[in-house]
Amino acid sequence: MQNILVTGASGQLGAEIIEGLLGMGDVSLVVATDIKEPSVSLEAVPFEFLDVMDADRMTELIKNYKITQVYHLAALLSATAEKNIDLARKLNIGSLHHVLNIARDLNLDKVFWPSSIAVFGPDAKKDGTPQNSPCNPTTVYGITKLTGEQWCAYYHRTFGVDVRSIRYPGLIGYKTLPGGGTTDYAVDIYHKAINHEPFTCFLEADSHLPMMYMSDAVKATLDLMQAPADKLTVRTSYNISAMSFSPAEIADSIRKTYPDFEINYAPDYRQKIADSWPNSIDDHTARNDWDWNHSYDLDAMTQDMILNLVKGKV
Ligand code: AKB
Repeated sequence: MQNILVTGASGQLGAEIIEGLLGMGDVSLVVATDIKEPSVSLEAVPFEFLDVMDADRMTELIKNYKITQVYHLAALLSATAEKNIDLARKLNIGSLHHVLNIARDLNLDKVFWPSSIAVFGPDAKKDGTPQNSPCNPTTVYGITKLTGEQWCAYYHRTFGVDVRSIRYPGLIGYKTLPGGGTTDYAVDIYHKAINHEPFTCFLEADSHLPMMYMSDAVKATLDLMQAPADKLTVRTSYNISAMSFSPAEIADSIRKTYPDFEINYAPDYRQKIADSWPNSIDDHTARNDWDWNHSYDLDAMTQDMILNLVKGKV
């Protein structure tokens, strides 16, 4: 049975991963940690304040709760990282070092650490970016994620730490709002649509990015963590993919339910970040190694987002 500690539990992915973990047969305890209180209720899960840059406190919690696995989700996302270089480096890389050192020293079973499609830069293949495309990111966030991937591979190779990772695309869910990412518009747009308000997008109409519905992202994460270690050929981070769309295309999908929905465009500094990333991702290595498969395309996601957001309003 596993005792799992989740960092960044109050973020966009945290509550969703915790819910997924609680549904697993071999999980006896999940401990949620963050520097801020969770925005959604994390029923029956202990919550502890943890600044992930504090290695001593992290060690203490891991020892006290007899933790066997860590899902280290705390991070600054791309837009915020660009404005806070030092904090991004300390938080995104420094805290990963603490987790990897603790995993090695306390012999933890497994660690999960999220990477991102942001590891790719302008010289990667734009469409269907392969697993091993050149990774020369031009963003602060991308640099931290690429560095982190290399540290994960090093700790696995050198110390046998079983750390696993996914390069998430933009994640879209209805339970929590994202914060500080370049793909956040694709969540915000649904909130405007259900309130019958126009949406002003900070990216251009035809800016395509890889995206994924939250339930697919949770499934991918739990499936990767359950996969037999000897099936995993990638110890940096796996490409995974579900859909790719532009702001104009998501607006069209929303208009199938709200025909009068209006979108305007006011691109800002985040356009440059988006321009440096792939349009779409090739993920056949993940599909071959651990049978990864997605369920939601753009229209299926739009229907589910609208249904749940409207339900939450009444
Ligand atoms: C961001 O926009 O920063 C993130 C990501 C793609 O990793 N959603």
